[in-house]
This record gives sequence, C-alpha cells and structure tokens, in this order.
Amino acid sequence: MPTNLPPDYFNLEKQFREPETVEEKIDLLQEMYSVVPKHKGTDHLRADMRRRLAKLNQEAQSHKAAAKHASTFRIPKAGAGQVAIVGPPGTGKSTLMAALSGEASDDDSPPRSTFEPAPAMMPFENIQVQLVDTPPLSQEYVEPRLKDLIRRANLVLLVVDLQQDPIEQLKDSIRLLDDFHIAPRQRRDRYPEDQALTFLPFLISVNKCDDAQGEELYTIFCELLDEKWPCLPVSAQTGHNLERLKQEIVANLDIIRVYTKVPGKEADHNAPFVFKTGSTLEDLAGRIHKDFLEKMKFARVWGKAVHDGQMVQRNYVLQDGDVVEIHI
Ligand SMILES: Nc1nc2c(ncn2[C@@H]2O[C@H](COP(=O)(O)OP(=O)(O)OP(=O)(O)O)[C@@H](O)[C@H]2O)c(=O)[nH]1
Ligand SMILES: [Mg+2]
Repeated sequence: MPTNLPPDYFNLEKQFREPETVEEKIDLLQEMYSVVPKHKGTDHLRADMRRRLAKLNQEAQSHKAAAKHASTFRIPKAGAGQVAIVGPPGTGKSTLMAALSGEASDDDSPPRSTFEPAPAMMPFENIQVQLVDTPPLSQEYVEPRLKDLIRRANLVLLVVDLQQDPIEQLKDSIRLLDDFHIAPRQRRDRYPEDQALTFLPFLISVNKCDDAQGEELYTIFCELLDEKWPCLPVSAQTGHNLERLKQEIVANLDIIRVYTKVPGKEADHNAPFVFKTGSTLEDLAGRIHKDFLEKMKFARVWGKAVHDGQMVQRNYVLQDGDVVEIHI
C-alpha cells in the first residue's frame, strides 16, 4: 500500500465494502480515485483502480442491456385482455398479428424471425384487445422469459402452419408449454390439483389455409387429431376467417361489456365498461367512482337476463350487453 494517502481515501475505502449495486461501486471508486494524489508512489494503485473501474463499467453496461432486454418481455396489459400469439418458427405469427391489428406493413422487405415480443392492439367492435407477438417455440431453444410472458396473458393463440405437419407442431408446442407449466384450460382434469400450473384458454389458428386445397388439408388435419381442440383454419395472407378468429378470441377472454346510462337518456354503446365474467353491480359502481359504491341504493338494468328496467341489488351478476342505470 502506498504511503501518503489522505484520510478521505481510507474512509471511502471502508465504505467500499458496503455498496450493493454496480452503479454505487462505480460512484465510490471514482470518488476514491479523485482523492488519490498523483505521484510515483501511487502509480500502481491508480492503475489498479482504473482497471477495476473499467471492469465495473463493463458490468454496468451488460446490466443495462439485460434490464432493457427483460423489460421487452414484460408487456404492460392494455385493453380488454392480453393475447399471447405463440407457436413454432415461421408459422405466420407476426403476419397474423399484423393482419388482426390492421398494422400490416406494405413494405416488401422479407419477413424476419421474431426475437423480442411486441404488442399491438386489435380493434373489435367497440373494444380493443392487446395482442403480443412472441419469439418462436422451438425444440432447440426457447427464451426462458417467454414463460412468464405467456403465463401473464389472458389467452394463448397457438399458431401452427397447415403446410408444415400441423399435427406435430401442435403436439410439440403443447409439450413445450407443458414444460413451462402452462396448460390449456380444457385439459384441467388431466392434472393433479396440487401442481403449480397455469391454466389458460387456448385457441389454435391453423394458418396458411389460403385456398380450396388448404381447406382439404384442414379437413385431413381435423380427422387426424386425437383430441378435440378449438381450431380455426385461417390465412393471414388472404384474410380468410380472420373476422371469425377475432370473435373467437373475444369470446374466450371471459369478458363482458356493460353500458351505463342516466335516467331519461340513451346509453352510449361506443363506450363499454369491460369486466371479467361474474362481476357484479358493485364492481361497476366501484369502477365508476367510490362515491357510487358507497351511496348506490339500487340500479335498473336492461338486458338479456332481466325485464326492461328491472330493479337489481348490489350483488346482481352483470351480463354481457347489460345497460345499467345506477340510483344513488
Ligand atoms: N401462404 C401463406 N404464407 C404465410 C401466411 N402467413 C404468413 N406466411 C408466410 O410465412 C412466413 C413466416 O411468416 P412470419 O409471420 O414471419 O412467421 P412467424 O411465425 O412470425 O416466424 P418467427 O417469428 O420466425 O417464429 C413468411 O414468409 C410469411 O409471408 C399465410 O397465411 N399463407
Ligand atoms: Mg415472428
């Protein structure tokens, strides 16, 4: 240890065992460096500090890159539900997402394999559903953070390629997701209850069903399936069945849309409140304002399960399409 170091240096060095993060270590080391006097006796020490600083800076850079990378796999939810579009490489996930969201680009650049998830909104009637395009599920390698992304979703849209052994693709994908502890809701009965599994609604899009020949292949595909799956033949390229796919997606999100009105006026059907199936009048009141929740006496409802304008209480279970007039 060189001599003639100021007391500040030693105070700082004591602290140096304390900092937790790389950034804190860098700050401290820089501070220490600044109090080391420049002379022959400290040459070696200063060189050593510069080396450590360079190493820490490098570490900080890779942390930053990792943090950036991680955040791309955590897509904040938006709209009426989040749909993870998953499947083997090249089945048309990205093309399908672009077609469903209406964001299809018209540039002719060749399609690229997806490395990072990307969200897009799919308009449907008076709501928006969030779609998330994901990197492929393949036997060779699956990005581990994809698991959490899928688990957080409200629905899995599994895309297989009608022209590339779709039965095999379906089975492989289900098996890979199973390794991730993600299973289709329809298979719930197969698993013992204590397993830490996430069950999600699954829809299977059998993509690249572009023409009559595709329809024939699809018929064969259905005959060969040994389990009943909610499948739909689609073509992201021609747009075949995409409207039906949108309907199926929304129908499987387990959501209801309700509308509010004030006495003597019509409801605004362009602005629904979206709730999970099973939500009650209290949930609606709470969503509008906490005052409504506290002061609500009853509500009148127009809808499928009630007479027009029927009076209902707080525990009334809302139905899709209900128009609600809250009385406080
Ligand atoms: N014939 C036909 N080709 C399609 C269809 N949808 C996508 N493709 C083509 O399939 C290829 C792969 O499409 P992508 O959308 O990149 O597939 P992906 O599943 O996102 O691929 P990865 O991100 O690599 O997993 C492209 O050449 C698309 O043009 C379709 O409906 N019919
Ligand atoms: Mg892709």
